[in-house]
Parts: sequence; structure tokens; C-alpha cells
Amino acid sequence: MTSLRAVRSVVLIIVLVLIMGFVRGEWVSPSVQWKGNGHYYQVVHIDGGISWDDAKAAAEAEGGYLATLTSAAENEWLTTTFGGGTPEGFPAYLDGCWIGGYQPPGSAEPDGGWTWVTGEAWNFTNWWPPIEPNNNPDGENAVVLEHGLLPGTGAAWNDLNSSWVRRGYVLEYSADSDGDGVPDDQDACPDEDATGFDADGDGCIDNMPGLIGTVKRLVDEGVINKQLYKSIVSHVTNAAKSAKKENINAVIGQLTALIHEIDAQTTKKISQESAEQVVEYIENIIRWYRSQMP
Ligand SMILES: [Ca+2]
Ligand SMILES: [Ca+2]
Ligand SMILES: [Ca+2]
Ligand SMILES: [Ca+2]
Repeated sequence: MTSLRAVRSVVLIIVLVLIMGFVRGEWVSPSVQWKGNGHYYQVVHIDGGISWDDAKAAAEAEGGYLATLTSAAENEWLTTTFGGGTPEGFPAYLDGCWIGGYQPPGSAEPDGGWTWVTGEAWNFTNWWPPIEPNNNPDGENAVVLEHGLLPGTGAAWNDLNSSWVRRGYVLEYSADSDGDGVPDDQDACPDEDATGFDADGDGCIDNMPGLIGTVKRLVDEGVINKQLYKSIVSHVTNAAKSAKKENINAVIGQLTALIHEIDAQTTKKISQESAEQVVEYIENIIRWYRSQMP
């Protein structure tokens, strides 16, 4: 009995060590929404710290990005929300947290070329005024919150080397109410989960009117011949009529014939790239109708 108990204890310890190894050593704040843009923010601290490069990858893996503080209002809101700070006190939670500002290689030093990971306009900065950004030592190319607060704007910025390890990072993300991976503010159908049926990434389940819209855009871009466009419209109109009569087999037959026609015209009346895009869209519609069949 004793030896069995010992074996059990050893197994338990091994299991615990394995579990602990898989759990990232981190502290994560609650998510808080800023009414200014509807986005959510979270402060993440990593045991032993994290580089800007790794923080950027981690934020993207979590479905967001390193926070882009594009206005004094946003910078100050973040600071008062998570720092609990006042201009007199330092926001400890944010000290040493990376945000999404960086300086591409070859930029003029110390303050040239700064940009946001999202490509948003670089109109607001909150560098600590006496010395930052100073590119000192050479190679400082990423923004961290440091040096305390600035009255009226919140946590000050410092440029540091993106490979250096600091406390953590600030995550920014948009809500994705329907969970299809397209954030609400970019989702044309924010309450429709389009997972697996969204060739154009607009957040809506691909459907026949959407197909016509996509094809029309490609005609305007000059990558689909007008004659083929007319033929596509006629196929889709017929398929839509069948759909109205709830003749799903006919819908699938007409759309499959359309795929064959597009295949036959690829590189003739439609470019290779557009053909792939349109066929993927049609295949989604077919799969969706199949999924509705009893
Ligand atoms: Ca610096
Ligand atoms: Ca969505
Ligand atoms: Ca879509
Ligand atoms: Ca959606």
C-alpha cells in the first residue's frame, strides 16, 4: 500500500509540473472597453518579461494587436483605467509595457519614420519630453510606456530596442460578437457567424447577391470580360430562381455548371487569380446550400 501511495504521489507531482509548464506565467488585467473607439484593452504582464517582437506576435495570436495610442484621449484613458494613476503618481501596471509603435530600419534617428503596427496615421506622440526618443543606445526602435505620467496625456513613451525584455504589453482588440474572426467594426454581418463560408472575408456568409457584387467589382478592375460577366449573371439569376422554388438540387446544378464555365474561360475571359477567388466563393454557396439539405 505504501509503495502504491508513493507511486501515486510521484505521478501527481509529475502531472502538476507538466501542467505548470504549459500555463504561461503571466498576469492579465480584465478587458475594458474604451467608448472612444469601441475597442477593448488588456494589460498583460509576463513572468520574466517579454521583448516587443514577442509581444507583437503574442498580441496577434490573441486576435488583437499591440495597442495603438493614436490620441491624447486614448493615451490618458488607458493610463487612468489601468494605471489608476494621477499625474502625480506612476501607473505601475503600465510601466514597462510595450505598445504598437515602432521604427522601421533605415529611419532617420531619433524621431523619423515612427509608425503603428496597424498602419494608422502617426499624428499623436507622448514621448517623455526631456530626452525621448533618443535612440540611445543605437537601435532603439519600439515604444514602451515608461518615465511616469505627463499631465493631461497620461503615461509617457520611451524608445527601446525591440529585442529587449520588459514587463509586458498592452493588447488592443475589437469585439467579434459572432465569433467568425472578423471584428465587429469590419464585419458587414456582425451577428452572422460566417466561419467557413466567407471567401471575401467581409464577415457575411457568401451568397448569390454577394457573388454578383464580387464579380461586378472584378469587371470594374478589368480582370473579367464583360461577356463572361453577363453569362455569370444569367447563371446566378437562374440559380436564385431555383432557390426561390426551394429546388436545392437545381441551385447546386446551376452553380456547378457555372464553375465549369469559369474553369473553361480561365486565363481567357477571366484572370487566373480572379477565377480562383470567384470559384471559391461559388463553392462556399454550394456547400452552404448542401448544409441546409435534410
Ligand atoms: Ca530611449
Ligand atoms: Ca464577426
Ligand atoms: Ca462573405
Ligand atoms: Ca459576421
